[in-house]
This record gives sequence, structure tokens and C-alpha cells, in this order.
Amino acid sequence: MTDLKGLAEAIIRGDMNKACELTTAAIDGGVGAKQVLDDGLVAGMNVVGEAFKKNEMYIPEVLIAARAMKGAMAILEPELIKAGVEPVAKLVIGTVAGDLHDIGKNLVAMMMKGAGFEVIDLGVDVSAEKFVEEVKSSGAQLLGMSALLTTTMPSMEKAVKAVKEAGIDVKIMIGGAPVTQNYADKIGADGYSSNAASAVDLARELVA
Ligand code: B1M
Repeated sequence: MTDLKGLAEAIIRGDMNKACELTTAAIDGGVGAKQVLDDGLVAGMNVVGEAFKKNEMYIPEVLIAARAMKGAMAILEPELIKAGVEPVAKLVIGTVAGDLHDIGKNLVAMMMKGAGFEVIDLGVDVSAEKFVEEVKSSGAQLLGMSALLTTTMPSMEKAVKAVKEAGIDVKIMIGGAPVTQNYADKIGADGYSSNAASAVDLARELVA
């Protein structure tokens, strides 16, 4: 049975089993992979993102929704590849050098995946050189950096400088608790967002 509305609702509730079941049923029922993605998974994650922005959903609920989406995505991904569906854009993301905090960064990565972006997650303690190397080799349109310590914020500036010196055409977005729009402007990043849901909006704007 094809129930994309039910699939979106399963994502919102964070019901991974139901989300996987409905994804499989939709594919078996002949629904196109892109439609399952847009009207099921992305539709659900959009609701989660909006609710999170309005403080109607909190981090644990978002993480559970993202886990459901990840489970369904594992089923859908081979179908998307078969159908030749292109991601919205490619994002390289990581927590900057010296910084081991990854909860917020992971949340951003999951929301971005939920919005149809291809995400290359470099993990934590990522050097400026590594960011440059990965953005170059992957051809990503977006670079996302996270920092949670005031002492590691300068690593962001270093990475922005390295990317610019390498002459790579990539939009840079940054975030993390101590980071501000002023700081983004100061170091020459293209955008800042204060939370994972608005990071998706920002990414969409930057690649539009
Ligand atoms: Co750390 N820690 N910590 N810590 N830690 C903080 C950040 C701190 C504020 C605690 C405090 O003192 N009150 C403080 C920093 C002070 C400062 O610099 N101003 C601090 C410190 C000092 C330290 C150590 C130095 C402690 C020590 O060893 N003496 C040490 C540093 C280790 C290192 O990184 N080198 C350390 C270690 C750790 C743990 C390992 C124990 C653990 C991290 C576990 C992990 O991440 N796997 C930890 C934790 C959990 C925290 C707190 C408690 C929570 C951070 C968190 O995950 N928040 C934190 C205190 C606090 O914030 N209350 C603290 C939840 C998360 C969802 O929010 O990451 O802000 P956040 O992400 C948000 C937004 O910021 C935004 O979206 C997310 C979701 O909405 N966002 C982006 C984040 N990245 C983005 C990127 C974007 C866009 C938006 O675009 C790319």
C-alpha cells in the first residue's frame, strides 16, 4: 500500500519501523523514488525542522526523527541512484580543529540529509587542510563548519582563509553555540545559522 502521508507522519513521530515499512511498500507499489523522498521523507523532516525552530520539538525528538529518516533513506538510496536522482547539492561538514563536540554538527548533517543534500561528514577535529582537500576532491558546493569552544573559533577563520587561498568556489556556512553572525561576517563566511533547522534554510539560499 502507498501511504506517503503516513510515511511523513512516521518520520515526524520518529517511528523507524513504520517509516521503513512504508518506504518499502511505496517502492514495491511503483511510486517513484523521488516522490517517496519529496512527499514522504523530506515532507516529514520539513515539519520536524519547523517544529524545532518554534520550540515545539526538542533535540531528542529531532534525533529520533532523524534516525527514522536514516533508516528509510537506507532503503530508498539504491532506488534514487537507479533513478539517477541528483541531490540538491553536496555539503562537506565537520567540527573544526581542536574541537571534539559533534552533537550539533551531527544534527545539522542529519537535517541536511533529510532535506535532500548529499552530506560528506568529516567528523571532529578537522584541519583546514583536510576541509580544503575534501571540498576540492568532492566538488562540494557547500562547506559547513561547527565550533563549540571559543578557543577553537579561530580554526574556522583559518579554514575560511585556506579555502579562499585555494581559490575554490564553495559557499561556507558556520555555526555552533559561541558563533555569531558578526563572527561569520568578520571571517568572511557566507552564512551563519543558530540551529540545525535554519541551517537547512541557509543552505538552500546559498545554493539557489
Ligand atoms: Co564541552 N563545552 N567541553 N563537552 N560541552 C561546552 C561547549 C561548554 C559551553 C560547557 C561550559 O563550560 N558551560 C564549554 C565551552 C566554553 C567556551 O568555550 N565558551 C565546554 C568545554 C569548556 C569543554 C572542554 C574544554 C572541557 C574540558 O575538558 N575541560 C572539553 C573540550 C574538548 C574538545 O572539544 N577539545 C569539552 C568536552 C565535552 C564532552 C566531550 C564531554 C562533550 C561533547 C560530546 C560530543 O559532542 N560528542 C561536551 C558537551 C556535551 C558539552 C555541552 C554540555 C553540550 C554541547 C552540545 O552538544 N549541545 C556544552 C554546554 C552547553 O552547551 N550547555 C559544552 C547540544 C547541541 C545540539 O547544540 O552544538 O550548539 P550545539 O548545536 C546547535 C547549534 O549551535 C547549531 O545547530 C545545533 C542544533 O540546533 N549548530 C550549527 C551547530 N553547529 C552548526 C553548524 C552549522 C549551523 C548550525 O553550519 C555548518
